[in-house]
Amino acid sequence: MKKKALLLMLFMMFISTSALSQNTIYGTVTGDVQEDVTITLNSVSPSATETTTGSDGTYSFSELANGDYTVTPSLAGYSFTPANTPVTISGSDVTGIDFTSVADVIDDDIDDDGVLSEDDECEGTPAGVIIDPSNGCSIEQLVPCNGNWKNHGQYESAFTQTVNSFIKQKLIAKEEKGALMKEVASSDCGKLASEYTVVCDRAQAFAGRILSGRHTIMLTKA
Ligand SMILES: [Ca+2]
Ligand SMILES: [Ca+2]
Repeated sequence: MKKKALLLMLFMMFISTSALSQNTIYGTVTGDVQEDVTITLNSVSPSATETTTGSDGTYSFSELANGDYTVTPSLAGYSFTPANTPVTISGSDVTGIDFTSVADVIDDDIDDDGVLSEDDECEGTPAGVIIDPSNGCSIEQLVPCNGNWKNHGQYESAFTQTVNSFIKQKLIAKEEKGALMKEVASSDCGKLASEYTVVCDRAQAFAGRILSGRHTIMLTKA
C-alpha cells in the first residue's frame, strides 16, 4: 500500500509540473496609446481569450498550459507593431511580448486644398491653386478646357462668369481678370479643332450630293 501511495504521489507531481503547468505571458503596449488596448490570446485549446492593458500598458495571461499561442493587440484607430506575436509556452513564464501602437492617420482632405473631402466637389485640385471654399473647386475645375463646350465662345463666357464670381467673393483680385481672360482667349478650349474631328460619311455624302449637290460633312466628337 505504501508503494502505491508513493507512486500516486509521484504521478500527481508529474501531472502538476507538466500537463497542468501554469505559466504566464507578460507584455507591454507603448506608443500613441497604451491603456485599454484589447489583447487577444489565440490557442488551439482553450479557444481565444482576451484582456485589456492597464494604464501603464501592461497585460498578462496567466494559468496557461504548455503549447503554442498567438498574442494580438487591437484597438480601433490604431495599428500595432508587430501585428501579432507567436508564443510557445514550455514550462516557464514568457515575458516581453511587447507591442508599439501608432494612431491611424485619417486623411480627411485628400487634395489638401483646405476643404474637407466630404464637402469637396472637386478632388484633385492642384497644390496652390485658388479655390472656391464653398465647394473646393478651382476656376479650371469649374470650367474645364476639355468640357463639353459647343464652341470657344461658350467656354469663354462660362470662364468669365466664374472669374467674376471669384472676384465677387474676393478670392482673386479684379486686376487679375485681364491676364486670365487673355489666356483664355488665346486657348483652344471649346474650339472645333481640339474637340472634334471632321469625318466624311460616304453614304451620307452620297445622299447629300443627290439632295443638294454638296458633300455632307459630319462632326464626330474626338
Ligand atoms: Ca479637399
Ligand atoms: Ca478640391
